[in-house]
Order: sequence, then C-alpha cells, then structure tokens
Amino acid sequence: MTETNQTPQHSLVLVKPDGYRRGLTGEVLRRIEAKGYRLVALSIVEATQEQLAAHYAEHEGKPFYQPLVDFMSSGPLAAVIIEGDACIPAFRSLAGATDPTAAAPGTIRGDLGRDWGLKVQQNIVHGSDSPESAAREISIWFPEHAE
Ligand code: DAT
Ligand code: MG
Repeated sequence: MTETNQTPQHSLVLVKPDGYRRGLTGEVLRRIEAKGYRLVALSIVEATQEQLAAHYAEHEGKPFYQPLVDFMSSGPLAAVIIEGDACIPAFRSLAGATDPTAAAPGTIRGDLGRDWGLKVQQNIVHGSDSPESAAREISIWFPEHAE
C-alpha cells in the first residue's frame, strides 16, 4: 500500500472584504472544493485591529500597510481553513498573482479581480504562503484550531 502523510496540510484562506461584499465567497469556496480540497472551518467575521496587526506584521512600515489594514477593516470577511496535501501552494496557484492586472485568467484574482486605482490592491483572497505562515495565521483566526 502507498504510504500517505499522517497529517494533511492546512492553509488559512481569507475572502477579503471586497470579495465578501461582491458576493464572491461562494465562488471562491466552490473553486477550492472543485479542486478537491476540504473546508474544515469557516467563519464570517469583522477583523479586529489586533488580528490584522498580527496577520500582516511582515508588511508593517510598507507604504500600503495602513491602506491594507483599513481595507481589511472595511467590512466582514470570510475566514476559512482548508485541508489536503499541498493545499498551501495549490491555493496560491488558484489565487493567482498579487496584482490582479497581472494575475492569469483562470485564477481567482485574474478572473474576478481588477485594479481600482487605490493605494492597496483589493484582490479578493488571502492564502498562507508556507506551513509556518499557515500555523501562525490559523492561530490568529481560529485559536481553537491552533496546531
Ligand atoms: P499576497 O496576498 O499575494 O501574499 P503580499 O503578502 O505581498 O501578497 O501582500 C499582502 C496584500 O497587500 C496583497 O494581497 C495586496 C497588498 N499589496 C501587496 N503589495 C502591494 C503593492 N505593491 N501595492 C499595493 N498593494 C499591495
Ligand atoms: Mg502574503
């Protein structure tokens, strides 16, 4: 029998306030499930300043940091834990490039996003970029699921 990993990979996905406001949460979740990943936690929340400071600590001091925090505070978002082998790079691939203008057609950002001429790109989704980020971000948004 083929050996499988004992612990499936998890990634933290956010449908950002632009995606939630535009009614794209279901479309994002549909793409994740159609790809073959499982949703293991889902929550519609208004992010606290503490959550956003922790989530985006790596960007503090950059010119788009405050616009990013303000945007992420502009309304509800959907926080999701997804599960399955290689789901971290696979979701980054589904999401597409950070800049929605450059994001390839077929990706979430390429199909559903655009540049609105603002100080921060509103690009519909966030996805963890490494196992370390995923563990850190899951503890921010779902402390009850911390690994
Ligand atoms: P990603 O979300 O693709 O991991 P990131 O972590 O580098 O990208 O940046 C976080 C978010 O900040 C990103 O989704 C959109 C915004 N952003 C990043 N770089 C930007 C820039 N140069 N100008 C405007 N917004 C930017
Ligand atoms: Mg990032």
